[in-house]
Amino acid sequence: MALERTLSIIKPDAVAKNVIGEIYARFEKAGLKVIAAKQKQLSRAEAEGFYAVHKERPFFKALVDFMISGPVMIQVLQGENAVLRHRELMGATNPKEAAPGTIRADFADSIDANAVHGSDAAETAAVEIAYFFAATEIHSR
Ligand code: IDP
Repeated sequence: MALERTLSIIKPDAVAKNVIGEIYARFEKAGLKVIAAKQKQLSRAEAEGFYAVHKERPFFKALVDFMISGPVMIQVLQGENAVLRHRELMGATNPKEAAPGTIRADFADSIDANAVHGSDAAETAAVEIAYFFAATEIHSR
């Protein structure tokens, strides 16, 4: 088992629903530690840069508009197999396909407003963590 880090974002819809604490509780119960966190209103440029991999996709503008529609809660999670474990907690991208008991099944309304983001691989996680956090803001424990 590998001790990993992953980037988690609680998106504007879930922040607006006031479920940050409920989502954090799921991380903790699954053995994931919050080792860095900040609440932030993303600028358009920050959201576009974060999702640059999707810039040719038809949903790109809607995704960016949604991500800047209110503050997001951004955190680094650490734990055994953190990337996969976090993806399992999140559930499928489309909440209609998300397994019962996952974050997206419980808190997401649509594929556009789907409550959470999680890195999809350890390599992407390293890039995404560095996008939002300086090394001095991360408290490994
Ligand atoms: P993920 O968030 O489950 O990793 P990605 O494929 O990386 O899914 O897509 C990033 C985000 O873009 C999704 O979370 C979702 O908000 C949005 N998205 C992905 N596919 C669609 C789509 O077909 N229509 C609208 N939004 C989409």
